[in-house]
Amino acid sequence: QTDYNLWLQYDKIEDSDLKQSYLKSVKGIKVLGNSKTLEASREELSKAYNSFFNQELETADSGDGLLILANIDQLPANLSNSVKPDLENINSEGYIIKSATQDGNKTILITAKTDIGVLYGTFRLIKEMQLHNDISNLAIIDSPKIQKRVLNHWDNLDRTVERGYAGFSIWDWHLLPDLIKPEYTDYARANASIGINGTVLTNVNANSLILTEQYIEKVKALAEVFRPYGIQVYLTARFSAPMESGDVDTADPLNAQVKQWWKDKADEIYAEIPDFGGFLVKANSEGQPGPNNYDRTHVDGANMLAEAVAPHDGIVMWRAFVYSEHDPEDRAKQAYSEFVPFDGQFKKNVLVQVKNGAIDFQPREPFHPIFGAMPNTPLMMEFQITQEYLGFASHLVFLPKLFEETLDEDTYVNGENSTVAKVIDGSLSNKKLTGIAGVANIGTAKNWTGHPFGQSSWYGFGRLAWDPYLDSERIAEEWLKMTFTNEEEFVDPMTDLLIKSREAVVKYMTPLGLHHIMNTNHHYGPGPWVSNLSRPEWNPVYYHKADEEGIGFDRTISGSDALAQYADPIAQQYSSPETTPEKYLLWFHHLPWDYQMDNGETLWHNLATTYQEGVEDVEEMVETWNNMEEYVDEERFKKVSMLLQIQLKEAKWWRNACLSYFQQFSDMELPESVPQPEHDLEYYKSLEFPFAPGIRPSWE
Ligand code: BDP
Repeated sequence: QTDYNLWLQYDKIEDSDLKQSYLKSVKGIKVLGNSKTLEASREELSKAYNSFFNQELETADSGDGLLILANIDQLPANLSNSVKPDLENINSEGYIIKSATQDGNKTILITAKTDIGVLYGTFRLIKEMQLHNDISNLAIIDSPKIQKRVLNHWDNLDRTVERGYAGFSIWDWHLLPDLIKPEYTDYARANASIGINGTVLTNVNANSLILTEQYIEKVKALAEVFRPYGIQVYLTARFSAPMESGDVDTADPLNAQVKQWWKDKADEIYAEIPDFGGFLVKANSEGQPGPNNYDRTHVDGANMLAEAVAPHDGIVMWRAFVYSEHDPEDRAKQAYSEFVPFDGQFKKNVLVQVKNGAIDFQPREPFHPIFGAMPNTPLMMEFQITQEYLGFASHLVFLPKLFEETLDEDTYVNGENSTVAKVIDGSLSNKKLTGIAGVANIGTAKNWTGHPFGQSSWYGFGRLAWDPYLDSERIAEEWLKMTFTNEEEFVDPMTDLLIKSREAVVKYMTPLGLHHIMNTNHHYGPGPWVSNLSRPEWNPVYYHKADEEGIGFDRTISGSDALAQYADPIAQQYSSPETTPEKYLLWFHHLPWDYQMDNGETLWHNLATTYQEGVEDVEEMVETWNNMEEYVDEERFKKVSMLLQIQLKEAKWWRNACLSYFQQFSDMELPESVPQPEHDLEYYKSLEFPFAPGIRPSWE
């Protein structure tokens, strides 16, 4: 095993009964039709077969144990008739896997409406074997529920990665298009295996060079590697690109020359990359140029670009991550205030891409109030797989648990059970165009993600993008089996560890609804004291508002009233601290230190004990992992052991620093169960990390 192989380890099947039954079910392969995608399917199966059984998968034409791979159009009538009713139940990327008996011979058929569907079905059959499931009588039908399942790489052209903690960018721009690395194919295989069908290659803080002829050639080379795997390439469009090109002296979206420039640019790209996906745009956000620079709106900007790509079936993913320095009241309200009035005004090939929460990828945030509030606009979910605010690639945090929490939340906009998942998959208001994005945690690290367990969040993102109703526990379990071993003694305790890891990070960083108290621009470690950044809403003190009176952000009617952006019964239920879930308490309320919590203790007491619980959770993770030595190769075992020690040290650091800081206001003793911090507050404040990874150099 090597962790370069991710969840596609294809471990040898040792159990001889299982091996015999698999070898009986699959003796030979027959691929009908001809395409690079079908070729990739066959290759993947051969690779897996070889690795499972140390045996070649032979091509065959008939006989017992035949595995048939074909797009429905290539199937002979008797076979296509046998799956006709199932065909109605899959979409263009879905697949059917069916066991059948013909003339006394048992066969397995993998078919779909497209070759890509066949590839997805192939990965599914392989997975069934990775999970040691019975394949002697298969009847599997599956289709993705969301259309655009996309990774967002915040990769710069100089190969640094904004908020990237796994080395440099895997895109070797300098040597492209001539050097095609094997990693590009393995990246595509891994993504196709979980159904990801798009990748935005470049940072949202965009560089217009990517749109020049020289770079389009390079992008084309990547697109060609990805195409057989069903992965479309997208780019970020810097709004001022027409000016930077030197061709036009404005980027005003209503200017005829500007419109023409983008049309020509789209034509130029599509001439090289006919299946180019479209553009992702960060406009008028954190210093990026945009339509507001010309007194135009986000609608003007997005629609202008949408028109340019529409003739080629391209889309525009227009981000709603905006907040202005001129509105000091509450950053959490701004995206909603700015975007909701535009509902229904975007062209039909525009998706508005919204982060899961209204602030910024915190360990926990309530769902973004835009979800549900723009019924006439396709909304795309943006999750962050890279752990910008969750301990970088040094902390073990299984993020699908966080993603699931957001997807499952009820917006109540159309009554009960109007979940965020239903907004995203379009079912709540009958949307055709649907999408979900994950900010990638991938880099040049030998194992792709730095932390070996970072792979699980990439995997789980893909699984939830395919089906946003999946249970994260199931995802954890299958990832562990495919990546490490099927041994129950490993899988059970480790599933438990993964599932609890998300709550642990919330407890030791931002318990009870606290948020954005990470240190300055790198967001590494605690910094609740920071108050000197140029924009008020970049400072932790803006978010926790701790003083002698209490702590928390009042977002009720007596405060910023951000709560009014949610539908009832949420707006009503959360208006009082007594009926607000404790996990969101300080997100919505500013409360005195001696406020009485549900368990009868004071707020200060619970804040302190929750920090301590977070530390204890990590201690438990260390202990669980220590028992796993016999199931894991030495390299990964040691690496994870050391990383967990770092996580434990840093969990204590978070607890100590935050409690020392807040204690000066609460002026209350720490509960007995919580150890006294080892250092004084000045020490924690003095720690500096000038070379923390992942920062944008020009951040301030
Ligand atoms: C923030 C990051 C910043 C990104 C920005 C964004 O700190 O690096 O550019 O989000 O999403 O979380 O645009």
